[in-house]
Amino acid sequence: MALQALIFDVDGTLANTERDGHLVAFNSAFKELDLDWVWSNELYHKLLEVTGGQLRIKHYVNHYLPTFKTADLDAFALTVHQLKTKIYVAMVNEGAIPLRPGVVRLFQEARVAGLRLAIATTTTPANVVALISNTLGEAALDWFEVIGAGDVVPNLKPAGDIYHYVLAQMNLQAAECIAFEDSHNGIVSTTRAKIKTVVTVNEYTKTHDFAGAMVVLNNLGEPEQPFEMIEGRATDSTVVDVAYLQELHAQYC
Ligand code: XBP
Ligand code: MG
Repeated sequence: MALQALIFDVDGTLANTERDGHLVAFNSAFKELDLDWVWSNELYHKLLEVTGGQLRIKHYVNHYLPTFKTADLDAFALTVHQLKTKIYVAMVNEGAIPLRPGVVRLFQEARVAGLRLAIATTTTPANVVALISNTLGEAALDWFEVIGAGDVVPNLKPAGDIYHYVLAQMNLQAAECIAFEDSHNGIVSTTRAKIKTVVTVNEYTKTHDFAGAMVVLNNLGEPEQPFEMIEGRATDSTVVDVAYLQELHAQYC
C-alpha cells in the first residue's frame, strides 16, 4: 500500500506546548480561582501520565489532595478547565509558543508531494485552532483534512480511538499512513490503531518507552540542524522529509 497521509499529534509533537503553555495556563487558572494549588514542572511531568486536562485535574484532586472537598468534582474540573483553556488560547494568540524544528518544512513538503494531512490529539479543539492559526496563519487550518481533537471520541489516548476516528474520516487504512508522536501514551495509541510512527522526543518524554516506533528522534531536523537518531535503523537522511518517510514506509508498513 502506498503512503497517502501523515497524522500528527499536537502537544509535544508540533510544539512544546506543555511546559511553556498548558502548565502556565493551569497555574494561572488556579490562581485566578483563588485555589492555593501550584503545579511545579516536576509534578506536571508526573501528571502528564494522565491525558486530557479535565482528567488531569480530577486525578490531582483524587491523588494529591485527600482533604479537598467539592460537591461535584466533574463540574468543578470543568470550570477550572474552561478557564485554563481561555488562558492557554490567549497565550498562544500572543505568539507564546513556536512550532518545533522541521514541522513547517515537513508540512510544506508533504503538501507539495500530495500527501494528505490530519491531526489526532487529546487536547481541546480550540487549542489546536489557536496553535495552527497563530504559527502558520488561519488559512493553514485547511491544510488538515481532519482535525481529530478532544472528546470527539469516548476514550482519550492511550486508547486508539482518536486514530481510528481519523482513519475512518479519511477513509484510509492504517498502512497508508504514518503518525507523529512524542510520548508513551501517544505511541500506545498509534500502535492500538496499527499506524506506524515517527517519535520526536522532548524534555518530558525522552525517558519514555517507545517500543513499536519506526524511529525515535530528537526532532524532525532542518537542513542546517540535522536530527539525532535515538532509536532506529541507520539512514542517509538527516531530516524527516518525504523521501525518508517513503523509505520508512517501505521498511515498516
Ligand atoms: C495532550 C494532553 C492534553 C494537554 C492539555 O496529549 O494530554 O491534555 O496536556 O490539553 P497528547 P487540554 O499530546 O498525547 O494528545 O487541557 O485541552 O486537555
Ligand atoms: Mg503529545
